[in-house]
Amino acid sequence: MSQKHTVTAALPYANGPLHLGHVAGVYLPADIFVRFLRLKNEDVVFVCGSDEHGAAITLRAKKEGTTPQAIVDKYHSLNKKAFTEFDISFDIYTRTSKPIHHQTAQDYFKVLNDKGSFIKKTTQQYYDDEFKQFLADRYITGTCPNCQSEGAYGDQCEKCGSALSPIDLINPISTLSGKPPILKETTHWFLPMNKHEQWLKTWIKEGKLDEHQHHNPKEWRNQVIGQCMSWIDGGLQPRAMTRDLDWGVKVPLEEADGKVLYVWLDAPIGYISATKEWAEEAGKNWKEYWSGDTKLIHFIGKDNIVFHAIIFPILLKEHGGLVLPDNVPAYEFLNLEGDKFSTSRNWAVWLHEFIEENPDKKDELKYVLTSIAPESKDSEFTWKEFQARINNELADILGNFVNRAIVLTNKYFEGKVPSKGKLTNVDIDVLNQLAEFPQKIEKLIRAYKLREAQAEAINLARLGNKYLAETEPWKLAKTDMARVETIMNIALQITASLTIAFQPFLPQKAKKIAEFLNIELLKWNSFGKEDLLEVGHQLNKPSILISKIDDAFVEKQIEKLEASKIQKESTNFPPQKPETSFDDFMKMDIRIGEIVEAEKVPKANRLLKLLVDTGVDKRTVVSGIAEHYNPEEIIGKKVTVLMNLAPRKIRGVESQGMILMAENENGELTFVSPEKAFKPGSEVR
Ligand code: B3M
Ligand code: ZN
Repeated sequence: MSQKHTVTAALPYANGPLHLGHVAGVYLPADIFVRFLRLKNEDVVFVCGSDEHGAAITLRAKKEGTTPQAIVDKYHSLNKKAFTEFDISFDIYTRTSKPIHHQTAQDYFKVLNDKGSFIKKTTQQYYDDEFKQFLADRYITGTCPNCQSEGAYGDQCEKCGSALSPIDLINPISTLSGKPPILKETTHWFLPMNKHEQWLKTWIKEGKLDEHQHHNPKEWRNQVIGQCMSWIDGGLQPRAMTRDLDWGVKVPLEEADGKVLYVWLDAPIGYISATKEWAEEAGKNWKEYWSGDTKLIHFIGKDNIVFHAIIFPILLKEHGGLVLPDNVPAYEFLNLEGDKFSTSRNWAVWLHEFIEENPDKKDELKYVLTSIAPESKDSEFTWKEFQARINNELADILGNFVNRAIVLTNKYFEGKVPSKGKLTNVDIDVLNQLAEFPQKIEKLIRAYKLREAQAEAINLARLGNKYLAETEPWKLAKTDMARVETIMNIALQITASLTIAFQPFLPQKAKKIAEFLNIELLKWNSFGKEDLLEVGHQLNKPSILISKIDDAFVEKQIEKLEASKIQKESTNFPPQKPETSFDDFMKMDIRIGEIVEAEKVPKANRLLKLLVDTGVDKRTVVSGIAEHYNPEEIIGKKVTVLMNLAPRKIRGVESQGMILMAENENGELTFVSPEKAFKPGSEVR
């Protein structure tokens, strides 16, 4: 069986649009790598798709006041379309909600379960008693035990960056009910990662697993090896591979009713399901792309290293008969104009928006993103640099050379490729240099150094420019036409090689240059040759290859960014809730009441116990307003009371109703009070 490559790009969560950070650090490099392999005639499959499970999705649905299904449908089609339009050349872009994926993931789980790869354990986990639901890590917030800041999540504090477990949080609160969760017993299937430390160490550091499985650890990025080692040296812990949730792939065991697979178990298996789906369509055997001599390569962001270089390899090895990754080229983060990309703050350049507004600048964007790709450290995108890179490099070097080579040939030889005469030292030198480019670029691409590889492609155009500047054919045209013929022949052969050099990076521009030259796109084995264009071959008239970016464009983009940020700040309120019926609304009995007594609830910072005159009775209501009002200052206040809310016990006190409050964008609360002195009991409708 011939050597194969299976290249994966992280499955983006279908919970939001893609921004330039995602593109620069995963999808574009993966696409360049794959396009290169295809140019080499290698057998490669490039798979990706939407990750549609996990709390990332259900939380987003809650935030937008809609269902998880509506969320994944919306963002799957948005992102799929953006990838297509940006010309990311996946062989398949699927989604994890497909039946073939559910089936594949369940079968995989069963194989491992039958082999005894999991440990079944009953533990105490947080549960929201009001919503009757166990809480995923992201559904619990509280005070960070490390930096004491509020609003840390059950899996991580975003202020200080420390990884947490829900149990660590001080004063945990369920984001569903806003109340402290309770601990409740539940059973889950754990992957005992601790048992795998030994072989993982040897495999990652030395690249050896057995006679079939090896890679060259020198090819792995330092950051990837470093992160893995610090995880392993810190001691791997058993990790639950199942969750109590109703959104995801059902655990295929009768005893596991109401449980789904952990999203980080099902998502990487998504790479296998995607390969299966593609193979069925393409008439191939998926297994050949996951076994034998295949090189499996995962393009990911650095926050996904542990899942691809530790957890998934454990799962692959436990399954058996499948290859482990040959490399996990992980990217650092891209920043934007001096700040982190942030969806919640709307500080982003969205891929679909860029494409819509600049359909003629896709390759220009690719060029800039590869030039600044965060391969070894975080890097930054600015619109100023976008302009400078396109104007000073792409237009002035590549655009200028291609244009000169073709325009001069049209001018002197009616667009026909002239013949090469006797070569001078300058000619021989430039042809020798040309011949070295294919190897140089190939070596860099295979080492995942795509920034440098693209810079070398530009260097080839630079070489062409230098050659024309030195030989000055426009001067010789008056005296030595034979010499001009040779020079233009060589300049055109370099141009032909440029169509190959740029195919992985800027496929549209490569195609355009090939159109100017009136040739088909060539494969990598033609690259660097000095006779790609036959003498007498007729060229086409060129058009503009690269348009320059003016200052007005840059200013407009920066203004747009600033404006979206300001708009976001002024509308930082939860989105509108789904429609409700008039009848449902009329079921609520809401009235004006008057607070007659108020006191703190012992040992509860946020709660006040109120006695409220409702016009029909005096009743006790517990209200979470202690951080906003002192008991003394609210006696006699007219407020709005929801009367027929089912009574609830809060910290041992029965609350018979709810005081309605308004909340502003900073989380401050205020009573909703009648503007005229209406009596308690007056109805609110
Ligand atoms: N959806 C996380 C992310 O988008 C996750 C990747 C899955 S790859 C199998 O960062
Ligand atoms: Zn913290």
